Amino acid sequence: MAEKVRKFDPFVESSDGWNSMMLLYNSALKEVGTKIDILNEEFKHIHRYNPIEYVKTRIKTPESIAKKLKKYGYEATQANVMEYVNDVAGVRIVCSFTSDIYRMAEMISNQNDITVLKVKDYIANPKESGYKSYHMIVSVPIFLSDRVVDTKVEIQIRTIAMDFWASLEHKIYYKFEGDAPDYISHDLKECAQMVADLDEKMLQLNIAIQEAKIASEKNDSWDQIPDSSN
Ligand code: 0O2
Repeated sequence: MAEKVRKFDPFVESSDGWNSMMLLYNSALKEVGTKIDILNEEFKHIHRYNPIEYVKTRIKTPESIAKKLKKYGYEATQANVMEYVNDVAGVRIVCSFTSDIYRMAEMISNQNDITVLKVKDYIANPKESGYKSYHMIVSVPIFLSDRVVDTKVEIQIRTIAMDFWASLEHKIYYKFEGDAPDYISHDLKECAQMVADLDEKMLQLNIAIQEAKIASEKNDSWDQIPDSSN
């Protein structure tokens, strides 16, 4: 029977090998996704608010993987994908506040079976364009029937405001093929500053809300009620 052919196939090897590789990346996404869910629930339980607004996962397309390998100067082989492409499996965690980003990153790094291979802190060091996000390349063990394969996942953590900015910038980048007119790049940079200011303001407001909550809970406690027997 003829082998099922994928729509686009820049990779010369068998589709069986390709499917096995994708099984690993899909499993890694599930593993990391579950970990994030658990951490989010625990955080909600302890701090009484939900640090994660939403989580998105994606598997890079074969076209995009091949493009990245070409950019790095490697042949489009499955071995090169595993070795050199860090973001075949991607998880984006969108948080409410900047402080949650670092807390999430720390909680993820503290998981025993996760190895952090690389960190890029584009929040502390934004890109020239104004791009902000916290990136981690981690590896997670995938337990197959006969072996364990450490598989890479890229985790991007950012606030809703940073995500809004990045998604617009991404559209502009593609629209102008990386060569946007100066006034657009300039306006985008200005928006990046507004995003940073908004994030800071929202963080301060949240701190004030949390403090007010704690104060009102203290006032409601039994310790605060004067002893009527005296
Ligand atoms: P796509 O289509 O989103 O997947 P590395 O090999 O990891 O060192 P890489 O992949 O360039 O090199 O790492 P980096 O800088 O951490 O970027 C990884 C991803 O972050 C990109 O993936 C984008 O998703 C996002 N990103 C990075 N820089 C920018 C930026 O300036 N603007 C926006 N909107 N997103 C950015 P891809 O593969 O480029 O694209």
